[in-house]
Amino acid sequence: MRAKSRLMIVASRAVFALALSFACAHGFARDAAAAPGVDIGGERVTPTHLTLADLAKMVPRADVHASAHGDAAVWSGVPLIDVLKSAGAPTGDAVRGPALALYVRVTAADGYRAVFALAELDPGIGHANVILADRKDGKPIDDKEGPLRLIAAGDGRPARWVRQVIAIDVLSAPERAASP
Ligand SMILES: Nc1nc2c(c(=O)[nH]1)N[C@H]1C(S)=C(S)[C@@H](COP(=O)(O)O)O[C@H]1N2
Ligand SMILES: [Mo]
Repeated sequence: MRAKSRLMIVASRAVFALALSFACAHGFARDAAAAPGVDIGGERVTPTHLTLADLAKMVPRADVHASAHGDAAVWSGVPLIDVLKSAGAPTGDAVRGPALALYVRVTAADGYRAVFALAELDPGIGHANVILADRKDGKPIDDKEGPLRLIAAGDGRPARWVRQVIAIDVLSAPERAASP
């Protein structure tokens, strides 16, 4: 009877240890896949997850002095066009023909979305000064705003300064439906 209950304890410990190691392995695997960063997807790009470390290594970087609601700051990050280029989006001379109907949808953790025309982001055509910022005043951006925030420096109001960016997709504007 005693031996049996000892056996039961050993067995249940083994089951517990096994379950724990499974949970850890699963948890670690999931953390690695979902390391904080941004998913790039949509059309004419290679779906890519850029981690914060990937972004920190990207060149060129750009600094923007801008203020939202009187809160002046120096934002630093990577121009959005270069983030897209790194995933294979058309830029420069390739922004012609059907690529002129491409738009970029930036999605936040709270579901907030803002769009830009790809052409408006390409410095050869437009002059939107948009960066995907990962630093504010030289420090990582806090979780309320970041870790990634879009800064559209040329905009009048900061409405497209998407906080907590989680995804950026290149999409093609649908063709106009035939008139009735
Ligand atoms: N994720 C997310 N980003 C957002 C918004 C939002 O609701 N959710 N509001 C936008 C609007 S309308 C404005 S004016 C600014 C406000 O920026 P602030 O909170 O830094 O003042 O954030 C923009 N970015
Ligand atoms: Mo706003």
